[in-house]
Amino acid sequence: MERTLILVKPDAMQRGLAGEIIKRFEQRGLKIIGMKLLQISRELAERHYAVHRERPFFGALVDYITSAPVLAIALEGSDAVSAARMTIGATKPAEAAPGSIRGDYGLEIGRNLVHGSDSGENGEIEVANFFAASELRSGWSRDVDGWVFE
Ligand code: IDP
Ligand code: MG
Repeated sequence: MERTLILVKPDAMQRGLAGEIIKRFEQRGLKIIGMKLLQISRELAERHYAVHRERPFFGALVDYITSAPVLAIALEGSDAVSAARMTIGATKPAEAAPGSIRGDYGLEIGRNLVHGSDSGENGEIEVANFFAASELRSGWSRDVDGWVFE
């Protein structure tokens, strides 16, 4: 089992695409174990994107991700990281495959709609950056008597 952090970025929220994006992950079989609407602080944005700190686009990236509310979603599943990244599509929307979120809804790299973690290790770290353990519901598909709804 892996975890991945999904962010429905400000451009996707402003375009009313949250439901469409959630639907695609759900249909893939990835389980929602946490979800919240929040406006990301600069501190959290700089931590989340720390690996890009030296890149020329870093300032614009932090401005963009903090500009308006985002929907943060924690997903769990086998191979959740690579499955989610395939559903999201390539970083440059112009090169993203049709059928992926970026390939169907995006054109510019600076407005590419969705974030998804890039490794299982980073998925755990990023989910923990955005959610307290008490906000996550792992193994939710088992009910009180142990029945599984898959
Ligand atoms: P990813 O989101 O597909 O994992 P990363 O390379 O991790 O892509 O880059 C993080 C985010 O930084 C991208 O999703 C995009 O919003 C932004 N970004 C990456 N490269 C550029 C660029 O060359 N110009 C502007 N923004 C960029
Ligand atoms: Mg990345």
